[in-house]
Amino acid sequence: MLSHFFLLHSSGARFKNRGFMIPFRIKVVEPIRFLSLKEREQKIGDAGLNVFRLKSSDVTIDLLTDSGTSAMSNAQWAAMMIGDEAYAGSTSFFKLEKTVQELMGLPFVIPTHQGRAAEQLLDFTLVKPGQMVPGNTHFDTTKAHIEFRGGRCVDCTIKEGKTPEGEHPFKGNLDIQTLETCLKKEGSEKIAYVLITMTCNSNGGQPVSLENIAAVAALCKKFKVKLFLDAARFAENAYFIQQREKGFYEKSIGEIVQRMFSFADGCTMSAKKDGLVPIGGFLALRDKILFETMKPHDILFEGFYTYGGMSGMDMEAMAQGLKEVIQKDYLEHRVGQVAYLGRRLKKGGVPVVEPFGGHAIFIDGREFYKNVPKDQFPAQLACVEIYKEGGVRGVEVGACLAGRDPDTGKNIMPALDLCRLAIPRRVYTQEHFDYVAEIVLGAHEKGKGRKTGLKFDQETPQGIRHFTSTFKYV
Ligand code: PM9
Repeated sequence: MLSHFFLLHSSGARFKNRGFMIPFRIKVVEPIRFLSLKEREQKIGDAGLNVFRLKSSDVTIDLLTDSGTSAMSNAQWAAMMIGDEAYAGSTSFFKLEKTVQELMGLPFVIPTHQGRAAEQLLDFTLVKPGQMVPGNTHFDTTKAHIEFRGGRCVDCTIKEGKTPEGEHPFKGNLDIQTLETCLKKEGSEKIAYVLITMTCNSNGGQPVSLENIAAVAALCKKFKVKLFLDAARFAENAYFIQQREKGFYEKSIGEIVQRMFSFADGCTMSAKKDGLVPIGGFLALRDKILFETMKPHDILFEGFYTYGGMSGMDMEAMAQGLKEVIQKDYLEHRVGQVAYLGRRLKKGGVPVVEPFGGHAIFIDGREFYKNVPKDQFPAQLACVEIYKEGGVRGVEVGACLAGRDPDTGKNIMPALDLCRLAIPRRVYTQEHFDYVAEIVLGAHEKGKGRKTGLKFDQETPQGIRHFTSTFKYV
């Protein structure tokens, strides 16, 4: 199954040996700034060796995130001009609502300003202190919101999803046995809901199969618990299902998306990813009572329930983006572009998570710096050194991001310590990735004898520490 996928991608759908032709023309350009090595060393030092604290104008190729960094299409810009800015009952909201209903088959839509606001709304309503939310490696904001409500996350990702090697086609899958044991042990009163993140950002942008979604849904039904999807990268997930799962090659992305959501009670969505917009999100639900319960909370924290923190223009752009993101040529190019960078790095000997994910290439920090101790943040060090080498900004998804156990206060040591190079949608070209590959290979070569890493200078005491903490070299 997987070899078929790689065959398709390594030969390219349009060019033999050259990957994919970009399915768009570029109309607006943004200049890129190059700093000298001395300047970059100064900037990252001033930022406390934390790439989140850099100014974007000091970054040459910005792969910090694929969130809110997409280039919008001419159709999206045109749609923004007809944004209806009415406080209540905006026409743009009804357009967005209809798009979500048709795409995902979920009837009730609550707009929010971004994904974490949808998470906040969901967890405020569903999570009680002491309850569990089992899922496949929860994203950091997701986990933080659940814990903020006094809940706890249970990671049920399959064991193959916790190693950087191996060709498993759906490393985002949940281990059905582990989930069943958890549901049995806790009982339905102690389970707030089950969450599937697709693709699974924290373990390498790895997809979840339809077979697995169906099996999780069956268990949820059996134990009478709700199933939610974190849909931030739903289209990329659907593309992987089409390419890798038996019986779906002939199905359209739209049909696969319908099937994925048909199993769920609802979803949270960060439209900054597969909505192809700089800002926006929503919560979509199947249950009217739950919808009515959440509406007042949306009004209190986000805005009236027909805009939820977005402008009419934002909602127009999102409605259009949700249509563009399921186009096959777009997804083929998108996922192919990520794989192109992955192949270049792998060929140069850089240890990367495989199979390549949908939105990013993840470098295995512990292999990149073989001799740097695990508790000296090798992946964070890789981010710093890659920036120094050529102004390329990635981000750590590892021991720093994992934070501390909320009960014991001890540092969590995650299965994977990764430096993520996230690819903004429709922004960079193959030449940019050739540059990135050269820089990463250079940093890798220079770091080969390295034995020490980083320690905290000032650790942000609570919450999501990786955004703001500062570091020192050991
Ligand atoms: N993800 C990312 O870079 C942006 C924040 S951290 C730099 O990967 C999932 C799977 C996400 C996600 C954000 C959110 C939150 C929820 N689920 O950023 O609030 O990857 O729109 O979404 C980021 P918002």
